[in-house]
Amino acid sequence: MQIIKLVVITIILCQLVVLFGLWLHSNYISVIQKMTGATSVKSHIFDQRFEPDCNKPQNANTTCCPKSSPHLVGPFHVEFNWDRTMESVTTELSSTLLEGGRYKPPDCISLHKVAIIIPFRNRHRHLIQWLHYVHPMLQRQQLNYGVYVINQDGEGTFNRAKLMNIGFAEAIKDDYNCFVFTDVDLIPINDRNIYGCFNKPRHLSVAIDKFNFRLPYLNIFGGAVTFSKSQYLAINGFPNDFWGWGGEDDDIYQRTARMFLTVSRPDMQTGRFKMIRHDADLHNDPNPRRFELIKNTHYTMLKDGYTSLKYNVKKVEKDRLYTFITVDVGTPPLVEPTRLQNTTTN
Ligand code: BGN
Repeated sequence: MQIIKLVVITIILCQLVVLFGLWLHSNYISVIQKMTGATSVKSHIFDQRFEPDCNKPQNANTTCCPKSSPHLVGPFHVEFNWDRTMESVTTELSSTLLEGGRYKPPDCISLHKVAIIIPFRNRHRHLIQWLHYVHPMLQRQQLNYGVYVINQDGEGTFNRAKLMNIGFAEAIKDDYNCFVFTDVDLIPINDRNIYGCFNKPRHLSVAIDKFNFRLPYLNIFGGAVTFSKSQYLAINGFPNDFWGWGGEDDDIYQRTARMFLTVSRPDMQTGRFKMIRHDADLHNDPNPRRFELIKNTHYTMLKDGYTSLKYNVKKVEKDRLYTFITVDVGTPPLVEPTRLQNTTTN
């Protein structure tokens, strides 16, 4: 009798916990807003579906490009040739592009209007290879796109995620509905991996040669990812306070998981990439705070992100192959004196 009572009470308690969990999840935004005082996250969470541009009424008389482009070839050969120069790649590609690295398919309205955002500093050699291979691929995919290189000014600590937010903030002025965020050293080797948007945020670089064409861990979300405008706004963009290498992509995974529960991915053949091997960058040492930061993403994501972004544009250069935006991202916050004392005494 006692045992039955115990079982019944346990079942009821479990149900209450589950119900509380469900309630918490459904009220997640308002609960966190109350806790943090953040009021700026809008209702984009309810608008997650990706709506192709060519469905808009003003485009009713023109043909949408087909779902699958007839120009795709599947796997293609990629070999890094260090004799290539920016001039040679410009000569090769300029007739296909408009100023600022923009392209539209000539014969149909693209399903995707995509801003490609590349966080950058001192990697011109890699950019040459990227432009040589990725521009033609994006054109085979029949995308309406523009390439935005976001160059961190000065020699301070690198801030990849903040550069992504700045890329979004600058590119949105040109009215994109889809955003690809990619490292400059990642070259896709299968053009069926569409650099466009889907009903969920998408991880494109799932099979990189550096990781033996496998995911190094299940929740990895670095390298190249895509978000529709509303998906990006729903997660409040990327964090701004990850200074140095590592963890910012895990933070974005957490943000995405909070809002969408899962991400989408191509299969492991389609999602193949070559990574350009290079030495570690200057002023991009592993961020010692990354472990502590990603523990708190669920709490910090509404305070720190696109809605709290602050930066200064130093220069905008419209080249034929890309728009190059040099920005001042500021400096990392000073380490609190108490922590400084602890590190010096240890
Ligand atoms: C992970 C990094 C990612 C990086 C991948 C692949 C961290 C945080 C640890 C809690 N994450 O280890 O940022 O993209 O490796 O290199 O360091």
